[in-house]
Amino acid sequence: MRKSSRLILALDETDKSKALAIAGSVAGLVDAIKINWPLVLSAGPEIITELSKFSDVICDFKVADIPNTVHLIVEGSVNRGAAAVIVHAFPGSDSLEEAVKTAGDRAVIYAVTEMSHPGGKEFTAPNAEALAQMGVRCGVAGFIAPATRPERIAAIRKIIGDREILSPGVGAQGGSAADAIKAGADYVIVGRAIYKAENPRAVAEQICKEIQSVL
Ligand code: NUP
Repeated sequence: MRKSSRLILALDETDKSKALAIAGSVAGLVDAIKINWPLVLSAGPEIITELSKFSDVICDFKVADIPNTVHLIVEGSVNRGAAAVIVHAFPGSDSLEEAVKTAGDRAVIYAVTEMSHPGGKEFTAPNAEALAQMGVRCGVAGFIAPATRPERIAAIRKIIGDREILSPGVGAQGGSAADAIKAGADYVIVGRAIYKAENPRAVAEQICKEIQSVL
């Protein structure tokens, strides 16, 4: 994945034509577009291929399943053009290893350690370090760590060396892009603050400037 603006758009807009228009307006500015179930359920899985014409596409399917099902989901995503797939780390090493093996050299796997919302402190945060250690052993390319708690990004960074950190929770969830990058994130993931804005491109440019100011 390109590492230029370090901004990833979370395109959870469920109106397909609006989603494509927003993707077109920020193409070239964002390093990737992350999609999740809301857009796939409204626009169909073909949206992965359509968006891959604009940018690298990360399928944030938070896969949490037995290895065979993980294999089928990662394979289906990569075959449609995904450059990366996000899986949960908690199902364990056999599931993570299957994800990494299935992606091979066609795509990369990112694992969720600790989630950014308040509930993420209940079960994911107390286990995040152990999940990150397992992810490193299984060969994932990087981890999802919360911009809402930058000190937790720093804690995960200590464990994973130079593997990547993608950090959601900027804007609508209260986190700051600059703080996340300063804490050690490689990329920030921003959804509503961009796709719900009157001028998504202008907001994305502003966030890119904020990121550049702390690099
Ligand atoms: O811990 C996580 N928090 C989170 O918000 C892991 C995620 N993958 N996400 C996703 O990032 C979430 O599902 C959404 O697609 C995006 C954040 O969107 P927003 O809060 O910026 O609108």
